[in-house]
Amino acid sequence: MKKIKSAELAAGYERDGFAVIPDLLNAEECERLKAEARHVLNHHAKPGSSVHVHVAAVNPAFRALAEDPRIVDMLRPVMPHGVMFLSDKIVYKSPDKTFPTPWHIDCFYWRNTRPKLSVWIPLDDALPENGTLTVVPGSHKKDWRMVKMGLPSGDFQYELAEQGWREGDVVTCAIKRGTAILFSDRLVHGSTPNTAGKDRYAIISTYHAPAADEPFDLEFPARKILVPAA
Ligand SMILES: O=C(O)CCC(=O)C(=O)O
Repeated sequence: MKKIKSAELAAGYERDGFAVIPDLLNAEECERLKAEARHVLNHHAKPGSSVHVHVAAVNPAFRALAEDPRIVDMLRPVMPHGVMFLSDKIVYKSPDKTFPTPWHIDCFYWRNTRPKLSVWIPLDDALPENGTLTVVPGSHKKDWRMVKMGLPSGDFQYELAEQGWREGDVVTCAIKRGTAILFSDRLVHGSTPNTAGKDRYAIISTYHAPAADEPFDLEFPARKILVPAA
């Protein structure tokens, strides 16, 4: 993993609402986790679904990833009040699941809870043609409205009501597998469609500051304090 200075990471995250950490996992680790992801989808997910939550709760390899010191060390500079793992999910796009993830903000899905951030790690190289993450830098500083959309698969049910940015503002993250993108739950993000005819696996793990459980937290059995509040 390439070392990024803590202050640089924290400043970039504060300014843009996201930060890219190259080479967090190596190719072999990605390959192993992809096999584990396939196993979780086969044995725990609703047949045919492309999004599956509570991965660490059923799979030791993803449990270890959620707590991996490389991830925790990267979170420390942006989470000065401590680090608590909440939950994770696999997002899988395949040659027949080509849909772009709609523009959205994650905090819409956990309204009236404490701020969170997520770490998105593709287990395949993530490119514009196979459904990579798209982000709007600085969008975490504005308020956005979401409206119901309803993909046929039911995987994503809401999208942003309006797109208040210019085309050129969007960053399409073309990254190697194992690179991590850490992003605020207020950041506008989505994905490109997967038109490459290949699989694209990603794992997204969500963290917040340690605190007494909020009612929302009780839905997530794998939650765990990793760095206690100072
Ligand atoms: O992997 C993707 O397509 C993005 C998923 C995403 O943004 C989310 O689940 O919040």
